[in-house]
Amino acid sequence: MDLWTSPTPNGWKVTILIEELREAGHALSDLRIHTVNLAQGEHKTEAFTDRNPNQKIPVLQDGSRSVIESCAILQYLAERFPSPLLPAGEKRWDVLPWVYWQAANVGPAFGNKLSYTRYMDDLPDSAKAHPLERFGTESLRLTSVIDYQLKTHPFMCGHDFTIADIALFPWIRGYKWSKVDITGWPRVLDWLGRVRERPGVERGLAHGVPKSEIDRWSRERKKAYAKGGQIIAATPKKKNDL
Ligand SMILES: N[C@@H](CCC(=O)N[C@@H](CS)C(=O)NCC(=O)O)C(=O)O
Repeated sequence: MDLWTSPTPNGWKVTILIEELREAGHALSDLRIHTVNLAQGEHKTEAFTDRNPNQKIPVLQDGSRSVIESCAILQYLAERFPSPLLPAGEKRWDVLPWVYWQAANVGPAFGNKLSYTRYMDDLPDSAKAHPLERFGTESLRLTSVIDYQLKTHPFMCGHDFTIADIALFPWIRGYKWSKVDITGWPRVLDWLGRVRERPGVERGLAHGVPKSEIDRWSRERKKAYAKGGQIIAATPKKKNDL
């Protein structure tokens, strides 16, 4: 198997799952991980576009099967390598709707809030005010939904840590970078801590990141992230070169 990915929230979902599957006893010894440099446009090459016409990481190739979309990759790997991360049979419906919910709601809202907060430097403040308000408000509403789930159990879908927690964690943990103030939801902060302390999560987050900077970025890396984000964030000035 081959995985093309980058150290970004959607990329970390998959590297976290890989390390959690290893914790669950699956060696995944034939897996090769390739880091894609987004700032240099490696996801726009012909070879990458053949793998994913959507020109975004992550992409998984398993034999002749190519799987795009981080949450589809989570489901694919979790089904192929069974573990409590995705229960079997009827019980999987406790988890899968929340994985779809992350992909359809949390990723877009937090991702857009992040883009307008940090990356869209060539837009005037007046053009950013509405999207900042809209995606900021929606991100907070979504955080309150996570809080509701956590009222009755320690993880998103129950007492077990699952791929729904994996899908959500990389986006929610970046709340300071995206300036979504989730500190009014202590249960969500506790959940972040519970997820972060898992060894598989630690190793998954370390993919493409110096170990000393998993949670605390150096000024240089912050700058490099901001620059990379400006390059990939779609603004009206950037052409669509598909
Ligand atoms: N819905 C997609 C989103 C993937 C995505 O947005 N990937 C980002 C990195 S987190 C990317 O490749 N961006 C490059 C670009 O937009 O040019 C998924 O979940 O896989």
